[in-house]
Amino acid sequence: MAETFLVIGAGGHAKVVIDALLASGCAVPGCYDDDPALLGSEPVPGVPVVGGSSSLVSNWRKGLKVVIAIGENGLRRRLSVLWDVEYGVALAPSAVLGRGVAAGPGAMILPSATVNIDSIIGSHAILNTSCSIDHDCRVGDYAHVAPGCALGGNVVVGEGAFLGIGTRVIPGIRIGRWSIVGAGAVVTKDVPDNCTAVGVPARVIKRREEGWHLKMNGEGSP
Ligand code: JB2
Repeated sequence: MAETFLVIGAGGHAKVVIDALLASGCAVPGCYDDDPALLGSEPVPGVPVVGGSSSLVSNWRKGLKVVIAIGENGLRRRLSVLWDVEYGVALAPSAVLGRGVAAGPGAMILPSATVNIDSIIGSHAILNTSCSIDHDCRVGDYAHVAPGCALGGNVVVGEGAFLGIGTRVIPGIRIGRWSIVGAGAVVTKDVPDNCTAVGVPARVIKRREEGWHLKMNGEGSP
């Protein structure tokens, strides 16, 4: 049975997620954005912004699914723990999932993403357009694999990590928690937690303190 989704966010990422949900036959009666200037606008025709986060909570009832369609990983994490609602998986109909693939609540698997056998996708993770995830990978909660990325088998993407557009990762590599890999990088060695790595082959150019993503979202120390 087709599900009904309440979508948080009304920006570019929300448009893509709403489009995928509608294409897969789900109903999207409205989306929720904290920018009051967006109230009543329709990021996707027929799907209005009906309120902010507070109205989401009052409009949610058991049986409805929620997805946080905001690209920034730390913000998605912060919002995901605020509300006692049921998160659903937004799955584009053109995505290809192998046997044994599982995705946690709030995950977004977007057009033409391919996930091969026995890979596990975390809660609120984004597998963006046309990325490919080979067998036995682990993509952590709140991670974002941007459009056109390619991950070999047995790759681990840590919680909250961001792989920029077109990143390629050879098999068996671990990308650390809350690390960032610049667009087009080729990752041939493990990337530690809380780092930025760029280039071909990818090299670490920046190290951040543990919990940097919490401070960025006004949450103080970890
Ligand atoms: O706390 C919040 C909140 N903070 C920002 N609660 C709610 N309900 N909404 C919030 N927002 C809203 O998220 C902003 O008001 C804004 O409308 C939206 C973010 O939209 P934006 O277009 O700036 O970013 P995005 O996350 O939708 O898309 C980015 O990430 C994608 C993965 C862009 O970079 C896209 O190009 C990219 N594809």
